Parts: sequence; C-alpha cells; structure tokens
Amino acid sequence: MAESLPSVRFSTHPQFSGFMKPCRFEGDTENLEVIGTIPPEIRGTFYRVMPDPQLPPFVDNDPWFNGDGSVSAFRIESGRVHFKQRYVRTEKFQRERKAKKALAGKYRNKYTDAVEFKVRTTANTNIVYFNGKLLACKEDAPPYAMDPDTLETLGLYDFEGQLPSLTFTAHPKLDPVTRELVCFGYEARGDGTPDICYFCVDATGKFTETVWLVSPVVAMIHDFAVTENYVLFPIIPQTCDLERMKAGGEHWQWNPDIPFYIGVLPRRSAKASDVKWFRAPNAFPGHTCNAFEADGKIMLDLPISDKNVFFWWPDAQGNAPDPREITSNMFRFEIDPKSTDLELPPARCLLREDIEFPRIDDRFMSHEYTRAFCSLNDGSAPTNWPVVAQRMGGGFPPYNTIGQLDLSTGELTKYFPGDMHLVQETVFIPRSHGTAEGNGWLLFLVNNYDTMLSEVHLVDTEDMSSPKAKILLPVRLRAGLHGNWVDAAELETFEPNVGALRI
Ligand code: V55
Ligand code: FE
Repeated sequence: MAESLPSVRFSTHPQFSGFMKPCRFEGDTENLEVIGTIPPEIRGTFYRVMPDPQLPPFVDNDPWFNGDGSVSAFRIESGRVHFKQRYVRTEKFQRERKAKKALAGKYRNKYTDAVEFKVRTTANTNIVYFNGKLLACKEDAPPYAMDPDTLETLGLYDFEGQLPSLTFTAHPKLDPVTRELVCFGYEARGDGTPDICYFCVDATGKFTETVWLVSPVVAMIHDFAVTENYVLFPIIPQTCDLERMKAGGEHWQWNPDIPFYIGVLPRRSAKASDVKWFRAPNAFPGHTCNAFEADGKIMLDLPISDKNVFFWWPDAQGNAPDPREITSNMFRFEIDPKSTDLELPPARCLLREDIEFPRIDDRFMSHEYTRAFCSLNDGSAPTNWPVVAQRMGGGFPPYNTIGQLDLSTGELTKYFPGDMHLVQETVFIPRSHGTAEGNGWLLFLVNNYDTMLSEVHLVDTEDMSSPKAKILLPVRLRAGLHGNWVDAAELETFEPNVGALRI
C-alpha cells in the first residue's frame, strides 16, 4: 500500500507569509541584471545564508530561526555578478528529503524529533570563509564545510578531529593581524550544560589554545567580542532548562530577573580561573560591533535593547513584548579587566537610533576604529508602511535604511533604498588592500515589496546619497541572517576541496 505523506503546505503564520514565504529554490543565474556600474576593482564573492525550510515543519508556529540553511553566493568580476544558491546538505536536510517530510521537531529540542539524529543542526546562521573552506554555522553544533566555488556540502567539520566542543559559535572572529580564527562554543558538553569552550585556531587550521569555562547561567551566547588580549562573552538572558525541554517545551525562556553578564577572559595561555563575570542590569545584548583596548580598558560596542528581542520565546509567565515596540540602540561598555568590582558602570549610548546588524571594516576587528555600518529603522524615512507591512510577513525586523556612524563625531550618514524596500545585513568591501578604514563599498540584500523580488545594492561609503549599482535577482530571497565578503585573491590562494575533511 502506498505510504500516506502529509500535504506540502506551509502555515499562514507571519513567518511563512508574504516575503517570508519559503523560497526552497536552488540554482544558478549567470550575469544578473545590473542598473548602474560595478567598479572593476571589485573582485570577490558575497556569501550569505538564510533559514529556509525545505519542507513544512510539523511544529505549529515554528520560528524563522529553525529553517534549513540555504547559502547564496554572488560572485563579482569584471562588473558582472553571478548568482548561485544551494542548501547545506545537513543530516537533517538529507534525511527529511529522503522521507519527503519534516523529521526534526522544535528549535533546539531533540526530545520533540520524529527520529534520532546524530547532529540535528540546520547550519542556517552565518557563512564564514576560513583556510580554504566555507563554514556554514549555527551555534548548536559544529559547522558544515562547503566548497567555496560550487557550494557543494563537504560534510560536518570538526577541524580534522581537533574540535573539543559539541557546539561552535555562528560568530567566530578572524584576527586581522595573526589570521587566527577565534572561536567558542556554549552548551559545549550538550543541551543544558553550563560549559563554554573557548578556542583559537591558527591560520593553518591548527588549534593553539583551548580553555573550558563554566557560565554563571545556562543561557544564550550568540555573539562575542575579541580584543588583542581578551575575549568577551555577553550572555543573552534567554535561559535553558533541560526538564522543560524533556517535557516538550522550548529550549529558551526569557528571564528578566538575571543580570546581563559579560565574561572577560585573557587570550593566550589563560586558565579557567582567569575569567571574570561582570554584571550589568538585565538587558538584551545584540550583535557585537567591535571591541578594543585603550589605556588598559576594554571598549565593547554593541546594540542593546531593554526588551526581549526574541519575543517568540517569552518569559515564564508567557509575557513577551509587542514586536513593533522592540528597539536597540548602540552602546559602549567600558570594562576594566583588572577590576575586582564586578558591577559594571553604566554603558554610554553611542547612537540613539533603532539599529542592529552592526558591521565594520573587518581589517579593524579588535582594534580602535571610527566607522560602524548597520541596518537602521529610520522613522523619518518615507517607507510605504501600509503596503510593506502587509507584504513583509513576520520574523524579520523592519530595517529600511543602511547607516554609517562616524564614532569620532557621532555623525550618522544614511542610504535609503526606496519606499517599497527593506534592507538586510550589509558587508563592507575595502576599496583596495591598503585603503583607509571604512573607505570602500557596502553590499547588501534589499527586499523589494513592489516586485516581491530581491536586489543587491552597492553603495560607496564616501557617497551614500545614491547606489553605485542595483543588482536585480529573478527570485525572492527570504530574510537571512549573516554574510561575508571574500576577496577573489583570498579565494584563489586555495585549491578547493584540499584538506583531510572528516565527513
Ligand atoms: C540567532 C539566529 C539563530 C539562532 C540563534 O540572530 C540566534 C540570532 C538563525 O538562527 O539559532
Ligand atoms: Fe547573529
């Protein structure tokens, strides 16, 4: 008798509707349409990843964050743009494809799965190029390695057997001086464990330093920060409880009663006992903009919200903010790593605008810097909200502008893509190898709610009044999380597929 399969129909929840309707498309388009001109000096590939469920989840109201990782690559050369998109062939993706139905249950809750997975990650949060490989990352598992040229999945990657942690952050940081990849994993010994594993990988892929820490709370550590001599762990007050998970509940619950902790650990030959857990009032720390040392103090710049940004994981009473009322402003924490007083002084507001997805000139990661780029919700911009809001679907913050903040003057420069458009996270491309900090271009996806198709806009950081080029896609790409620019010279240094991968 023929097996009866569930119908292929996505729910009408906002995160599956309008622009957020799953794309589920893989393919290639060479020579995308370009309005304007792409300078020939721009040679390289813009990689980004989005959660995009291959099949309808069996979990009702499944969050945007639980979709299968789908990687887009935009290769730019001689003023032309070539587009490629592939799903990461995770164990989850492969087994669900074979079964023709969803098998994984709730976000980061294996107790709700229909089958037992070895590793149930979706690899959907960031796509990072390191040592000749693309790493598709989600913070619940090791990364998946992909071929930077073909986007073929090579397999789950454990750094040739060196990875000591069960998890790997979606936000590893490349030290621009030493070319080390500075990394960590949290819940590093399994679901609900307070263990954090900090580690450093040298430019050739060899582990040089591993430190195991114990977190004061079992909570989300989504991003972190690196300076020349320290690593910092900002803890989001979303806490995990294994018993709740076993009962089929959520991995995360918002906890408004715990401090916002920031762990500070010296880099290089540190011991676990060297970590200090500083405390600030309860708040939601967003993505790291940058951190650096000045006069023996650590400066940590990041957007902070006074509300639970992950509103779909409410508090113990079921309370969650109205998503339209959640905003984040850019703050600077000044931390004295030698201090024995662990209560931090109040952070200073660097920009009182609603921003997220801060990016910098990555050559200045961990160093003093002056320019921050971000997605901005500009209330004064003429976005056609009645139409856009009706078409956008849910789960994605409505940023309508790309901002450039000059930290030396506080001046904010804006690029507005149009009244029927919203922006995704930007990447920065230096104008040339030796160019001044922040001098170059911004490249980012734009959702066009008129055509209901995606575009990529290229903006010069020295003149943001109009785009240098608008690259038109023949498809609609859902909201993604993170991406990175990789210069062609860097990609050409490596033979694709070389290296002993354990798949
Ligand atoms: C984030 C995204 C995730 C996740 C945890 O942006 C945190 C933050 C796309 O998945 O699993
Ligand atoms: Fe992130």
